[in-house]
Amino acid sequence: VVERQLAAHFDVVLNETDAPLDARALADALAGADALLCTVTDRLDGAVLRGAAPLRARILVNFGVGYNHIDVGAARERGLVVTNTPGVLTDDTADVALALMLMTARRLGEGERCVRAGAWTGWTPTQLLGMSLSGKTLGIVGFGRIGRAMARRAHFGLGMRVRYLSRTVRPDAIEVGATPSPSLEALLAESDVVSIHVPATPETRHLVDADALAHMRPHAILVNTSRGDLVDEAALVAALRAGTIAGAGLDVYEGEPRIHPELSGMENVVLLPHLGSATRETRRAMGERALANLVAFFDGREPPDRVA
Ligand code: 8YV
Repeated sequence: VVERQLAAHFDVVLNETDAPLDARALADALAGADALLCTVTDRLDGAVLRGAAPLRARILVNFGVGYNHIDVGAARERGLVVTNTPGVLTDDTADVALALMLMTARRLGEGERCVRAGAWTGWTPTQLLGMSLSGKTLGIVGFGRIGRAMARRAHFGLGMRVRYLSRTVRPDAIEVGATPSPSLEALLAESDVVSIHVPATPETRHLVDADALAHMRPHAILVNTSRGDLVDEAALVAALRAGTIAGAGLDVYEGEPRIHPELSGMENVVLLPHLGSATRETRRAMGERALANLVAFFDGREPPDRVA
């Protein structure tokens, strides 16, 4: 639907392969098109953006809210406007964070694998015992749209106590049942589940590293639906192996789509293929939002979701 709407406004050249564009193809696109509609797999880093000369493109329209794959500084230097698609994928992404928390705490993936493998020999009172979530503490790192949506679900849906960490005071937090924690260390130490909802920037890279993981409780679970870079994956594997934490639910990875080989072998880890926003409704809303930014820009209006 969105492709048809795009084609009504622009001459569209589609990457019809499943493979992301490489640096060379991205440079060619920047040199040959007025705008680039890109996704998380298009690595528009400094080398690509500064290396592409001359530049025909004037705007990078990111299909997604996170834009850590775009070097915004380099884009700005080249006079490129950058936009994203905030707001439209909040609920779906929070749903997946909630699902990962439930799957990991209640060992649902393990249970499903057991049934499918024909290994279920019948009910026993101690089979696949997990952690009850009701009454437990969820620590939310980052309290933007998705973090708040996760808080609401956990508090009102599951009866969890919610604590959050944010750079800014959030007077509205109490409406979603959340109270602030003074520091990352304090949040990690008091939480039974920690869910990450901050954008990936050079400053937040490896926010959850070996030190941070050491503050978590041995029965605690880490959930990440934000970006893989936020977690030091090698340190996470070591913490899971050592029993520093009990499990992890992940939708994003440091070297996507490569998965740390040890993670794939761990029963207490739930692994999803970056599908936080993957619903028909949201993909369409993301496309419409991207289109709105393109149309506004080429009409000479301010794009609604300009980030640079
Ligand atoms: C997308 C996402 O699947 O919006 C984001 O930041 O990670 C996902 O919703 C992806 O970014 C598509 O480009």
